[in-house]
Amino acid sequence: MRAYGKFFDVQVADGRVLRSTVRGSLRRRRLRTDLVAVGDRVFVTDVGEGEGQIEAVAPRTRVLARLARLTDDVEQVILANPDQALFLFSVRDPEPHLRMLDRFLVLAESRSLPALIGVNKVDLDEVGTGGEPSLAHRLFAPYEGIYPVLYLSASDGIGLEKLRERLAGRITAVAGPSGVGKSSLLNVLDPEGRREVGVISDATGKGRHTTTATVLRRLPGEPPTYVADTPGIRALSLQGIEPESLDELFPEFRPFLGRCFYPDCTHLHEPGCAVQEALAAGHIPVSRFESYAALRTGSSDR
Ligand SMILES: Nc1nc2c(ncn2[C@@H]2O[C@H](COP(=O)(O)OP(=O)(O)OP(=O)(O)O)[C@@H](O)[C@H]2O)c(=O)[nH]1
Ligand SMILES: [Mg+2]
Ligand SMILES: [Zn+2]
Repeated sequence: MRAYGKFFDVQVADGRVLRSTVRGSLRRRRLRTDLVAVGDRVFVTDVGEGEGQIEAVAPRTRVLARLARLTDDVEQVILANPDQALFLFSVRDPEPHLRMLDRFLVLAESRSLPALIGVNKVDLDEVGTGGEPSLAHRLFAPYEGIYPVLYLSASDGIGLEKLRERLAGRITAVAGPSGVGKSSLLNVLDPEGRREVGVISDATGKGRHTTTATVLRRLPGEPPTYVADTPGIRALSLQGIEPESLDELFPEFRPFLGRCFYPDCTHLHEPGCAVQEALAAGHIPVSRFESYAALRTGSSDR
């Protein structure tokens, strides 16, 4: 449920939580991933006095992970065994960074992890007096045909029923930039479990990092529902994803793939490109294509 350096809180079947360490022989194995991470299913020995020893880690179904260092190919697991990810951004304070959202989505696709998009702080949004769409809708409408998009306000309680429906019975990793309200939202869903909520630093307009470690919590009620609050992410490396496979990681491109004149089409400039045609016909959002092009050409650092 939670990691503190070399200690892990392990919740066992009867609901008790054992503060556990990892068996020495396990620790000697060298892996390209974290040996034990929040979300892992483990075999644990109850050694008494609320303590445990992790004997083995079950194979992971999936992970939400990122590379620890740009030069290294050891992944840092954000959450093991998630059923889905909720990528949370805010209408403002901080402003949504859609390139970053697209990177999150590509990362999720590369791990076959279903993704939801949350747009928090809609209470701060300005709705046009002439009935023009609000900023949130203008920015996120292109995603609505591709992913579920939830418009939320942790402070005003907007969108919470729909969110609860989406979370019910699943294990969800909630990830996003610092200050968008991840912890605030989970506090509203589970007022019993306390989490730190930060204050926006005025100087940068970016949230201050307040959540420092992933914490998995069970929300009240049935079916069993787990959400992981994660620390704010500033930058996300997509290293390890092959440029040639990027097009498949944009779901709205998929109906058009394999239909280009050149079998190895990059969809950037070739004649007879089905993706370009779909873009021109409005079947692919321009901003999404721009994210693809930036990742594909490496102008957006992978
Ligand atoms: N107006 C408004 N403010 C919100 C809302 N949700 C959160 N906030 C504020 O946004 C700030 C940051 O909220 P947090 O919940 O700490 O954000 P976080 O995403 O957990 O940030 P990190 O832990 O740093 O990753 C706090 O000042 C909250 O009170 C909302 O729906 N509307
Ligand atoms: Mg937080
Ligand atoms: Zn093409």
